[in-house]
Amino acid sequence: MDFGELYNINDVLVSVDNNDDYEVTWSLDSVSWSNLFTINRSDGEITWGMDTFSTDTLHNEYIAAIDFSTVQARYLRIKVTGGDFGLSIGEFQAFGSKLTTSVPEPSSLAIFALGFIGLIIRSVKKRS
Ligand SMILES: [Ca+2]
Ligand SMILES: [Ca+2]
Repeated sequence: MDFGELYNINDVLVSVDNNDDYEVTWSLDSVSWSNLFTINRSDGEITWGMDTFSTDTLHNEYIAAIDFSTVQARYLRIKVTGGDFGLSIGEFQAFGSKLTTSVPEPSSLAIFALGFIGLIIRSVKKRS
């Protein structure tokens, strides 16, 4: 998944076939990847079919074994690392917030500075 820009990724909900192992990795540049969490086939609570996993402590599918600390990432990737290779991913949701990198434009900075100077002048006049 390419989110197009950087996000703080807080939580993930994923639904996968219960008898395979999956690794979810994250990246800033799609070149170097780091482990976010690994789902082992023993992690779920069902015996056959699709199992849903969440890293949100408030979710009823929460699994502490896959919980992770917030990462800043643009890309997430899920891949299979073991199992019977009869594979299925039913759902993948990522939760987070966009990193705000907005820088004030020079013109609005100038307006802000003028307004600030105006306030100083007014307060000086009041005193005198
Ligand atoms: Ca589950
Ligand atoms: Ca399978």
